[in-house]
Amino acid sequence: MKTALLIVDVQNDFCPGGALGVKDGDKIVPTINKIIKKFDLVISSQDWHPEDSVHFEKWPVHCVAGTKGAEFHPDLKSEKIDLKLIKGTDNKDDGYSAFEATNLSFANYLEENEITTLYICGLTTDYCVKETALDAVKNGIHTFVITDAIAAVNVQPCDGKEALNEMYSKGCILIESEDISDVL
Ligand code: VGL
Ligand code: ZN
Repeated sequence: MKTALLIVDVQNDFCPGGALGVKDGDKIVPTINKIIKKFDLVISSQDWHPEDSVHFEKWPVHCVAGTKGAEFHPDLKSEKIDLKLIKGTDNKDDGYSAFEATNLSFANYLEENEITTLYICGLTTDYCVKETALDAVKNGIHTFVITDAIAAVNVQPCDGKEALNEMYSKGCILIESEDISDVL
């Protein structure tokens, strides 16, 4: 039984100044950098869209594969990442969940590596963090969401809060970064 940290979409385009910049999206980076060393295994996801994605009928063009906007926030300790997932790579789907990664089957990876617990942080609370956390629960993963290491798009002002309620009600455990124990 192993535990991993999953860093969802901490990419330039979701940070202030980016194409789909989220309020305080960059403020979570120091918090993530602080907890990263508690984990033996660190996994990231990146939104990685083709230019002609149907996704851009709903959203401003963001995180186009290979662009600066799709890169990790420059302060994120990305050298600590053991596995990088990309998602949203098809032009016909949104690819919100890390379980929709296209470079490998994340569900198979977790099973093969006996990872039974995930701590999830990153961007955005109301889309990719939420969809990933709910899929993790569906896959039988013990799922923690780090509440001070996420930020919401808030298309509607309460979307982030409602997303947290939904994650909690569907079995995710909400935790603050300082309450994560040292030996995982
Ligand atoms: C995301 C909106 C559009 C996310 C991705 O990473 O949460 N949100 N694409
Ligand atoms: Zn996207």
